[in-house]
Order: sequence, then structure tokens, then C-alpha cells
Amino acid sequence: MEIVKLLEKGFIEIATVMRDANSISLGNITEHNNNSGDDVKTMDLISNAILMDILMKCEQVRTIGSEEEDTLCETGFKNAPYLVCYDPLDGSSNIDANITTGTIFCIYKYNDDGTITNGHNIVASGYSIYGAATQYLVAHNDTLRFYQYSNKRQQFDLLHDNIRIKSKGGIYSINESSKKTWLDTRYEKFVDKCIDEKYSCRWVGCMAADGHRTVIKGGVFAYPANKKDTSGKIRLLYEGYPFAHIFHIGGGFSSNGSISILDIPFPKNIHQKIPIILGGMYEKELFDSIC
Ligand code: AFP
Repeated sequence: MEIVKLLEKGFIEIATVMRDANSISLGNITEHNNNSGDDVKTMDLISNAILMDILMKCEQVRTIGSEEEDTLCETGFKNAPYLVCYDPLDGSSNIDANITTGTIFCIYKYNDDGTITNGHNIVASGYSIYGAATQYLVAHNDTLRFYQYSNKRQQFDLLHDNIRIKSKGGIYSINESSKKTWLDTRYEKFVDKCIDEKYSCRWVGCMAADGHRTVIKGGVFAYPANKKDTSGKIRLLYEGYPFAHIFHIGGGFSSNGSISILDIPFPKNIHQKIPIILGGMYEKELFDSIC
């Protein structure tokens, strides 16, 4: 897909900045504050500018939604079929410590009447990760394809053309330090069940990285609503829907605690937050068995 090819260029540019620049400076807090109330880091702004510049020129794109923009941005291609949403630099609290960050993206096709109904309008979704290697995964045409950037060849090489999510894994990924403030009491019971079943815990604090590990190794990723983030912390358009689309295509599940994330109606607020759980079908059974 042409838009994904263009995003690839953006991933390379973002990775190059992060490899060459001082990570402590890139992690500096700017004077900006985004719509979600997060501190905006220098690298958030650089990544947003890189992707915005690329997508604004793409004739396939009608509108762009970014974590770092208050409202949808119009490209000038009024009849173009797609809305592209992204979190330009997911996990930005990791930048200064040189821990994995990523970009999450989602491409939605407009209905004929100019609306988007829900997550079923997605035609492609995915994420890149900037870690020991620069890699990206794209969910498109019912397949999860996974690529790695080669510095030597200056291109992305295909690593896997059809990733499947394990039905049962061995890791739960949840910020357990918030458990005393979780609003849905099922999550504490769920974590206890995971521990009883000898699951181990991992938390990078970057959904692209924690979600990716769950795609590759199986298990579960969850971010429940809590007293501070009463609707959860994960943003629907550029974190929740894309990861739900990835998990459904890969053979796993997604839920906001009651319905599939893909069935949540498309929100008016582009920064709408949701509670989320993603995983394999065994973890779905485990979660559903809790009353
Ligand atoms: P940013 O995009 O602002 O870096 O937020 C990242 C994130 O939404 C998601 O990627 C993580 O899972 C979550 O925040 C981490 O939140 P904690 O502060 O609870 O670790």
C-alpha cells in the first residue's frame, strides 16, 4: 500500500535522528502540552513533523490525526479515500534512557457519506519499533507482515509474511503499580490468575514495544481505567483501534472490558481514551471466566 511505503520512509528518518542525536536532549520536555495532558518531548515534535510532512503530500490521504495535533488536519486532497492516524513517538518517557520507543499508525477508509463508523473501517494498521533494531509490522489484507531495516542495504527486509498470535502465552503486561486505583475489579483477579498460572510480568511503558512482544511471544497486554485516567490511558484512534485490528488479524482478541475494541463507535474527540485488554484466545477465556 502506497501510504505504508511512505510511512516506512518516516520510520527510517525517525530512527536515524534517534541513533545520531543526544538521547537526553531528545527526551527534554518542551513547553507544549498535548490534548491528552502528557508532557511533550523534543522527539515527539520531531517525529510528528517528519510524518506530517510526508503524509500531507500524499494524494491518497484526506485527513491526518496525530497525538500531537489538537484536531484532524486536512491535506487539501478533499476526495482522497483515507484518514491516517498516528502516535508519532509512542513511549516517549523512554527516550532519555534509550529504551525502546515506537510509532503506531492506522489507516481508515471513509464511508461514501464522509463518515467513519468504527474500527471496521480500518484498511491497514501497524507500528514501528526503535530498539536494538528498527522494525515494523503491518496488518493488511488479513495478514501480519513484519520487516527489519538493514543499514547495509538501506531498505526494510521482510522477516515474516504471516505472523500468528499464540493462543496461550506466558507473560502479562500491565502497569501493576496502578492496581490499587483500577476501577474494574476484574483486573486484580485476572493478574492473580496469571500469577497462579506461572505467567511472568513485563512492562516497557511503550505500547508499541509491549504490544509487539505480545504479538511475537503471546500473552496479554492491558491498560485498565484507573482513578486518575477514568477512561483508561490508551487513545482509541492511534493506539487502541490499530492494536485491536492487529490482534484480530493475528488470531487474538481485543476488548474494552465488554466489547471488541473494533466495535466501539468512532468518537467525536480524536483523542478519546479507552480501557483495553489484548491477547491470545486462552487469555480471553481466562479474562471472561472472571465475574
Ligand atoms: P506516550 O505516547 O505519551 O509516550 O504514552 C505511551 C502510552 O500511552 C502507552 O504506549 C503505554 O502503554 C502507556 O502510555 C504507559 O503508561 P504508564 O505511564 O502507565 O507506564
